[in-house]
Amino acid sequence: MTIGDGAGVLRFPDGFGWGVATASYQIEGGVREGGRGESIWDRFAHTEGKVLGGDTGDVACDHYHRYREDVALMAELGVTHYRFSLAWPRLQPDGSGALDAAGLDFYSRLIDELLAADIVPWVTLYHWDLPQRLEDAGGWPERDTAHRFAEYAARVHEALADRVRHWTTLNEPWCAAFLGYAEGRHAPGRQDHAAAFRAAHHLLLGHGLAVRDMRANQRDSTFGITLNLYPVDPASDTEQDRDVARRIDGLMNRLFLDPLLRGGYPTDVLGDVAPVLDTSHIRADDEQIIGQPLDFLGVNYYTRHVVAAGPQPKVWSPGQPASPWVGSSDMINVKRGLPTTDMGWEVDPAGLHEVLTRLHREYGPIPLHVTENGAAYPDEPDSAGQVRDPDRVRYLEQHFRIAHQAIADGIDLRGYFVWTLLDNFEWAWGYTKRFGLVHVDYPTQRRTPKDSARWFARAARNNGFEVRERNEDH
Ligand code: IFM
Repeated sequence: MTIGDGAGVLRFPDGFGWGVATASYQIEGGVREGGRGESIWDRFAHTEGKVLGGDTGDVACDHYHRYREDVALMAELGVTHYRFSLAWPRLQPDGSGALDAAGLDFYSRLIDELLAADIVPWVTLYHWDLPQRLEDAGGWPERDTAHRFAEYAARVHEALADRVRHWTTLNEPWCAAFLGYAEGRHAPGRQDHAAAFRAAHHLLLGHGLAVRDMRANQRDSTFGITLNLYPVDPASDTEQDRDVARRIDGLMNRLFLDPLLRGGYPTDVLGDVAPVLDTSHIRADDEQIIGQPLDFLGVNYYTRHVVAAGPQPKVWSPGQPASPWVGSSDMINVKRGLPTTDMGWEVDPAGLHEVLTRLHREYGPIPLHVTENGAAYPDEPDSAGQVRDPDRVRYLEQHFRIAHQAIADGIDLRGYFVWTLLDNFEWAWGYTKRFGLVHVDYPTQRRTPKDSARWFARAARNNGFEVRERNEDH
């Protein structure tokens, strides 16, 4: 295995995955094609005031009709792995029963196209587009949704595992539970802390049941989950700041990592919530089901949180809209004056090293893949039609350098998916945030690779890249 290749060149191990990631509702469009049912994001985006500018995913990047062009684009960019999600309501319009033939046919054609282009398909079963019918029945706060998810997963796996080897159950269950059911910033837009905790548990339970059932029909598959993880640091060494950091780390990281990889929920987090939330929905065998052995862990990394105790005491209870995490009234999310992306997120590549190191030390050994990393910047074509995005090129260089360093440190990091292939629907932000390696002009659907796409293509083809400056960022 070669890591370095002379001065200034960082070479990755043979077989390292140079990937891009997308998600169904963010790119597909075609919401009424085939037998697709309504998802919670269709309902939410069509509710006035929920998404900036009234944007919806109705058309998005029209990938449903342009998938061949998009796969050809990936091939041009030297992409070796493509992480995409399946729209549950496209496959099970009502969230249960036989798979819809047209929906299955779409994903089948996409997979064939990828394989023909020598791109490894990396499937995510759930990236937030729950069938609305299941939300009408109570959504993720209800235990039955976990069983519905496992049934969906098993049916899809049965249908596609002959050509898809890598299966991710959930994308960022923290967001699905807390942004969707407590903060209400994401679909289904509820503001109920008790519901959010139940949702988090049933997402995890659905994951465990799905892995168990899919593995029973193994066929050479690998199974994992993708989490959004952050270093959470106290702003000072005071007891109050350290306690806030412990609590936020507990809610954002350990609430998911511990049951998945250590066999049970963190007792301090359960201790935090028990006085205000009923935890009787967690049944005796659930943690054992959630802790199914995993073949890989997907890490989505964007930034770090530095937190301090705020002026208000910690008070949060069912039905109260204030957030019990970053942004709650009893804590302050401290900004350090680092450069930020268009999302306002501080650029902190070293945080990626900390996350990977922590996983390796505290939760390993487990193969890791960065399943998302990337940055939004307000890119537009110049007068020559070129999209210059030096900030994103620099961002990618910095983060890929960290990945390289992590591998050199002995961390089992096997691949890296850039978020994202195309500018797309950025949830409550609509189309105002551009994360793509490829610019999309939405009225014409014209795709224009940005400079960052060319940077990525060179790096993927060379399985490494030359660093322009050394030692300045970490
Ligand atoms: O666009 C999202 C993606 O759907 C999930 N992870 C974070 C990305 C950027 O916000």
